[in-house]
Amino acid sequence: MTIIVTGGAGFIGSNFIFHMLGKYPDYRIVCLDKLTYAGNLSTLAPVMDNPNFRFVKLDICDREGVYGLFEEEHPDMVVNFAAESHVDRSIENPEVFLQTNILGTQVLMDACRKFGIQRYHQVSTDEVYGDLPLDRPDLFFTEETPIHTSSPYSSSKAGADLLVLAYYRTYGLPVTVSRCSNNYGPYHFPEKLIPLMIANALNDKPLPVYGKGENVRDWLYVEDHCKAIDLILHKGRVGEVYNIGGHNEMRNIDIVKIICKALGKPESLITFVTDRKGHDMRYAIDPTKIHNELGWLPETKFADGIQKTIQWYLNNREWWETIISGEYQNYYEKMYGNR
Ligand code: NAD
Ligand code: TDX
Repeated sequence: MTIIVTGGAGFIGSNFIFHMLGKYPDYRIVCLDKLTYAGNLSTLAPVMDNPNFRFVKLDICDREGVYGLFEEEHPDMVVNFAAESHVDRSIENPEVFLQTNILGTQVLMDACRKFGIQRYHQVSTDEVYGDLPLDRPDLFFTEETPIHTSSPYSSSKAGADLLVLAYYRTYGLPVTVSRCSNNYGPYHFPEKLIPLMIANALNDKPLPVYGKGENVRDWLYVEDHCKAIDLILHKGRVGEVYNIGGHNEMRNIDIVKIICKALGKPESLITFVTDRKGHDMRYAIDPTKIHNELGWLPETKFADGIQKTIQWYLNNREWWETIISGEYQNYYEKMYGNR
């Protein structure tokens, strides 16, 4: 079994590669990654010497390069994590989101059609469903919830989802799609809420909470997401969409307070800043389908997962300090300097 994992030098893709190499010692994993600002080769250091692993620096939009890799590797499956993934960046510059997230997905699927494939899996997001009101805690996203996006990021992910499902219907490409809620855990890039707050708190810097901090996200430990994708690849039905989430809704402000407490930092570091444009209020996944069909359930409770995550950032300071000391400083100044 050879699996091409795109975007494997990023947060979830790298965790997925560790999971798969650990669980299936006879699988070959080929990581294809462009190494954008979000990709880190050092993240993959623990598996670089594994004979079942290969890293290839490549853009998923590079049709010739992608076809060349398929010709060499003849993959049985492709799992597409590669994406521009940060909502705030999509608001600043949507174009690269459309290129990578939609056109890159098309190139991968064309390669699958040309060379043949057992499964193409698209890693999508709950953001394609838009948001839910805070005063309707009875509402959840199911796979039947209409697509109704808010940001250029979520729109590009939705565009890709529709294209993937169209390739199933039109060409019979054996696809699956998963739509997961917010992940957290090791190797999360420090532009995202949880690692940003941990890094800032450790440096005694202000903790910039958008708006009133009342927005709700449905948090899932990254390993649980990886296990769900593993199950979908092996047991999921082609042409189907599976929602992934663990009924773990939290307000942003409460997460930031938990981080302050765990690190022994004062809540006075919390600074309310100008809200994100078009900011989604609440995400909440109904995971009934993946539970009933595939037996998936999240294993890590938030109280444990957040402590493990904070400990990981304490133990791996070099990983994130290297990131935030580089180009990230310009990004931070641009996004937060005058906010
Ligand atoms: P990330 O930003 O940490 O990593 C993205 C990776 O993709 C990086 O390694 C980057 O170098 C690579 N990449 C970007 N453009 C590329 C291109 N053109 N060609 C090849 N590689 C490219 O993202 P993440 O948080 O790990 O998210 C992975 C996937 O999961 C994305 O598709 C995202 O939409 C989806 N998702 C993320 C979350 C979350 O909470 N982080 C939740 C649900 C779904
Ligand atoms: O500095 C911040 N302050 C703040 O209040 C940042 C970076 C975020 N926030 C808020 C915005 C959101 O309500 O925290 C919440 C989480 O923000 P992000 O970490 O940027 O995640 P989100 O926008 O929810 O999107 C994430 O989950 C779905 C991932 O980045 C997406 O790739 C995934 O599809």
